Amino acid sequence: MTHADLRSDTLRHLEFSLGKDLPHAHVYDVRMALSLAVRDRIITPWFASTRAAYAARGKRVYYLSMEFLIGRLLEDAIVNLGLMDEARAVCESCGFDFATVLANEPDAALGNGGLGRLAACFLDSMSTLGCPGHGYGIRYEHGLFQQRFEDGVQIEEPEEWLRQKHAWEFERPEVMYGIAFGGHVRDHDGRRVWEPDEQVLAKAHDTPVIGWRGRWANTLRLWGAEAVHGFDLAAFNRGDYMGATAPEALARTISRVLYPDDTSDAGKELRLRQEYFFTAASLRDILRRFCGEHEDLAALPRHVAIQLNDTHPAIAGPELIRLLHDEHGMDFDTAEDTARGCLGYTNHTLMPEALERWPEWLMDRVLPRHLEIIGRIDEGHARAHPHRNAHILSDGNVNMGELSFIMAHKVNGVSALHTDLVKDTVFAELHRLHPDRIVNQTNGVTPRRWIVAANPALRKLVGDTIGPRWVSDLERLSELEPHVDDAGFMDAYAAAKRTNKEALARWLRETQGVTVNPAAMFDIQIKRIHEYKRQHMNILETIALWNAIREDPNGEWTPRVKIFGGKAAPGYVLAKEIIHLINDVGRVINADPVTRDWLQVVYPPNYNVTMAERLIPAADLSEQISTAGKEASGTGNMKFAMNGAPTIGTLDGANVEIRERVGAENFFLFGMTAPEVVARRTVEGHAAQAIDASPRLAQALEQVASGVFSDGDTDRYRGVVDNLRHHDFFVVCSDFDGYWDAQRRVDAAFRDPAGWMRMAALNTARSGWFSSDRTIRGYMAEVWDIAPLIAPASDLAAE
Ligand code: F58
Repeated sequence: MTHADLRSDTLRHLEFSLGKDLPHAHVYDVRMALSLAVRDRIITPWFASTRAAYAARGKRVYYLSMEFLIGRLLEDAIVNLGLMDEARAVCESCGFDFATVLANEPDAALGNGGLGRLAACFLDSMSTLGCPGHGYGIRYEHGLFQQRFEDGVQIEEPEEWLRQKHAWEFERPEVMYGIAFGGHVRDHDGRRVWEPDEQVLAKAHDTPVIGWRGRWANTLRLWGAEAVHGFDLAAFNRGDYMGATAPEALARTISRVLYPDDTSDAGKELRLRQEYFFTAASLRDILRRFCGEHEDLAALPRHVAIQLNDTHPAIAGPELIRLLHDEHGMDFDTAEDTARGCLGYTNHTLMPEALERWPEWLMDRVLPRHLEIIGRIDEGHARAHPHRNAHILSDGNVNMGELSFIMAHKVNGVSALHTDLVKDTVFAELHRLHPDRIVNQTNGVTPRRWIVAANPALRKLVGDTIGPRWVSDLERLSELEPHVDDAGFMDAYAAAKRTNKEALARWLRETQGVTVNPAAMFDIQIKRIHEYKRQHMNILETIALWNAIREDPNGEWTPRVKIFGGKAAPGYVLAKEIIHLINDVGRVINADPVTRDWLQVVYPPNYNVTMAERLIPAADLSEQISTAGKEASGTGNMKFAMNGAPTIGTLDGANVEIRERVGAENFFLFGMTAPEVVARRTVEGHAAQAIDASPRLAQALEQVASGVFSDGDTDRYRGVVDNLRHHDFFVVCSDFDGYWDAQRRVDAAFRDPAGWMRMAALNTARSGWFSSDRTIRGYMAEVWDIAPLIAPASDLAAE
């Protein structure tokens, strides 16, 4: 493949697919034409992979997830196909800047945060490893809302990624299933028969997912909802034009929007319908494929591994039993065992409010037959394993966590600490009954997107130093370790970081109108806004630092830019107050001439995958400061570490394993451990005590309360302040001084540039274990029992 080939294919698509002549082409046209030309190059490996999977007659993996936070796809495909130089040359020869062409693609935000992004990294790794499989999800018309700030307040606007044609998907009108809802269950010849009263069509849309070097490609199949009878002609002829389109509009609501969270009651039923809609369509598709190749449904677990990404697709258990038992006539117990043999369940949270529970009356209304089946599973389980407290049905609710656990042959947590806590807390009783079921699979991230694409400066340095094989064998990053004593390498490492920081500074100037000093420490906290993630602790520390600098303007300070990014669920009032506070504090501090050279706060709106790709390579310090025991794993923490940003953090989630691997001396630890947090909460008045003991914290809180950052408005932050003073479930106050001290250790370390860079480089060299390739290998061996269909990349000759 030469540049000339890619160019002529791009021009051909420009002309014949886009109907444009180069002199009249907009950046959109060139981006689409290039995407189509690149997509053409995925087709052959995609077909070859599909054929190989059929020929093997083996097992396939089906990853069921409500969310796939895939971001932009063009650069990813170009990177994986090794077409970077060619694609750049094509754009330039057409008179377009490559980065501008890449930036024209909408960021596909079909997810909220970590869970959705993990699913996207897993797709990349499954294709890279040649693990045959499909991702199954929903083709939301509107992805995660767009965030903007109005006077510092988060405003949500609808996201419109499908306004333009989606370059990567293939619509499959021939793959369409009717998905039923509601109605009744009747006895018919001794059998229970579901007579639903509604139906919606699920239509498939396929996006190929190409792995590293184009050696394998899997499919992401997303379902869109359509009405069975789209248009009511009789209503139209009566002049009822709105009524005529109502059936279509109603059906389409199912795949209309991604839920930003389920904090509000409104729309809960729609969420349940979404979950059933995509799960049922996926299972029908899986069985269709299976029945095309095999006869005996009892063999299903030998050929089908279905992974439930959290409880959102948990209805897969009862639905699979319904299909096998009600529709294919398998006896109930065999159907249940068969379904269990296929299913694995990943837990991503211990937060009680995030564990899904559906009122029985709602389940009965939407999925009456499933409620019966769930009842039977629950009874059977209680009979076989007498217990006190592990029911699926309790207090009028269907507990989706218990259902997932009981219906899965393996249940996994997403970091070592989280898995231990899953065993000890949420599923303690079920773990006692099924001691071999829970396994750990610590999360990982794909180095193709998070180093090769996002950090070209580091990619080049690593490649020049240890050759190309690290990209598919990330533990080879350890070969960098001896080079941290080599001044030439360390100068180049520092230069790469500096290049990224300058690029970020440029972007901040151009898009936010903020000028930052690239020599300052870039201290970054990017993630969803949540009390347990403690962005408010970070901003309180910022206020305390501001006070300290003002008291001693000639002291020995370390220049810092505190960068925040993240969205709050629209219904989460306190999280939105925290956003407002960060913006208000930024406004006041950034205007202070005394501290301006030392401290700045920047909060670019609408944090998404694309922004993460820009921020992470430019980071000096990674903020991972959640209350211990609350962050299941974190994956941003891994991206920062591999891009050479040491962590300031608690012993929470995968931070624990990051610290073990990069070395305690290259990690700024503070805060209580998970058991200490639990103990601390039992101390009456723990927050007030901590505030009394910390004049810095007391002052910062008082400034917030008295309106220093809100033009004298003493009401604006009452929610945050009262919560911290009187309740403080997430022990911000008790951890504050430890955090402050750790930040001062960070300051001191940063004042020694060579020492700091060494620490950063060791973070890169020692974070190879956090590749999602390692995670997927773990799932393949311990959960899915499946072998790859291509040779390991480590067996290939290096180029
Ligand atoms: C995240 N969960 C965990 N949930 O918080 C994080 O620690 C972990 O690294 C990540 O999963 C991957 O394992 C998460 O992102 C959600 O976004 C939910 C989606 C559905 C609504 C409620 C939030």
